[in-house]
Amino acid sequence: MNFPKNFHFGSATSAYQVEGAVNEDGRGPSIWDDFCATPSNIRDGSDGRVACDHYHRYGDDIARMAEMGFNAYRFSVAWPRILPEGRGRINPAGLAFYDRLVDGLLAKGIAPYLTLYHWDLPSPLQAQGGWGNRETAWAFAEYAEVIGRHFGDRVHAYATLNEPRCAAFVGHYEGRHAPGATDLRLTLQVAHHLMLAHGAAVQRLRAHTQTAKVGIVLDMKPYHPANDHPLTVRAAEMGGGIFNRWLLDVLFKGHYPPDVWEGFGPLVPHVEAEDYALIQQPLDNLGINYYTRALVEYDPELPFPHAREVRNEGAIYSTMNWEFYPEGLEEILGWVHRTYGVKELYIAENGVALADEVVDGRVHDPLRTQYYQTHLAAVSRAITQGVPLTGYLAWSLMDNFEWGQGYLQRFGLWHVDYATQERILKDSAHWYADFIKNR
Ligand code: IFM
Repeated sequence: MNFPKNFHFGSATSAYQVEGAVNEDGRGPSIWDDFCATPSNIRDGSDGRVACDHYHRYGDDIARMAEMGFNAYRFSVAWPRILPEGRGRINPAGLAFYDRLVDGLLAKGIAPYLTLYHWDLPSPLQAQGGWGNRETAWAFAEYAEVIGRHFGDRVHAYATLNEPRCAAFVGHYEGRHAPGATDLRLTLQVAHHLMLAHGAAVQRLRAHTQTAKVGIVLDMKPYHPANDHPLTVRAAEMGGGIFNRWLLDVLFKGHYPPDVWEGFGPLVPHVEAEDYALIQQPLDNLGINYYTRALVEYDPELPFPHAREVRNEGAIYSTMNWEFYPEGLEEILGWVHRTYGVKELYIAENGVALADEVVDGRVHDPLRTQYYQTHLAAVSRAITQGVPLTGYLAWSLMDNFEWGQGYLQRFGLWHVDYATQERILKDSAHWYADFIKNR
């Protein structure tokens, strides 16, 4: 495989999924604490109160990452640890935790990739309308200012938002994530406010950094028609238009894609004249989260884009019901590079949930190793074709709280026994460590 010398290899997590310690050191509540308080919102009725206890075990976790040969680690900062009310009062103990984490990583030669927002909006801001309220974008910029001023260039890369598409659509249209709304008009307004928040935060981060890279992380998947009927082809084009182009276009071209805008009809967001310029900030990099593709058929019963996902019989599926489709990663990388001309790309998440079992203290997960091998090969091919890739971060470092699925999905390189918090390196983790070391 072909990877440049200084390429970053590591893994990723997010605050609410791994930290636990939700009531410690002055952290305020977030929409995920609130969402989990209704047990039926989460498949196993669980929550992130303890999760992987990374808040206390981060030191050992960093040591284990270093043993695996990682030179990068992506984590997110919990906004309610820093600003418990969402705005205003800063909580020094919150900053101190991330100081310990960042300094611990740097001491081991592991580049910190810091994400500002991985879905844990402070509850007091939700009480004022959450992301449906334009003010939340300015609150986010203030938070970005606090983080940028404090961490500056100690961090290798900042991402403003993780998967704003998911925060908007899954949280406000599908209702499967916090805050659990089901309103498409609200969803599109939320997505627009997230974009404003991103643009304003980039400006604030720039004011305090010189070498640190500033960007955003988006989830993407190719949409493929399951047959060649023109209506199916169009459904796939529009499905991908919503999933991929809606935010990429506004971020990098300064407008929403006209075909999808037309498809949404009267539901399109309210946009102020100056918004597009604020959103279209020059970025140093773009993180891509890739898991699978969508294979779709036209279904007139469904609302726009009339796309129903169907199964690819014979393919391998994860326990999330996501198809193994490594070719899609190469496709997405090439397409983003050709269409948007981003300076640098990196894989901010890639991985697979499987039904792992511990047998005699080991986890044999050959399918996960196969997933990583084939996806790393796709990244390598993209590099050979000239895509400017700088890193690969596996999702996830360890099994963790998988949002609406609770602890039922295991995405980790490390198995976590939630009763004892024991971490076991799965066979795929040993493979990944050897792969990194043998390069
Ligand atoms: O666990 C999530 C993560 O928080 C965001 N990207 C997708 C992962 C798997 O669902």
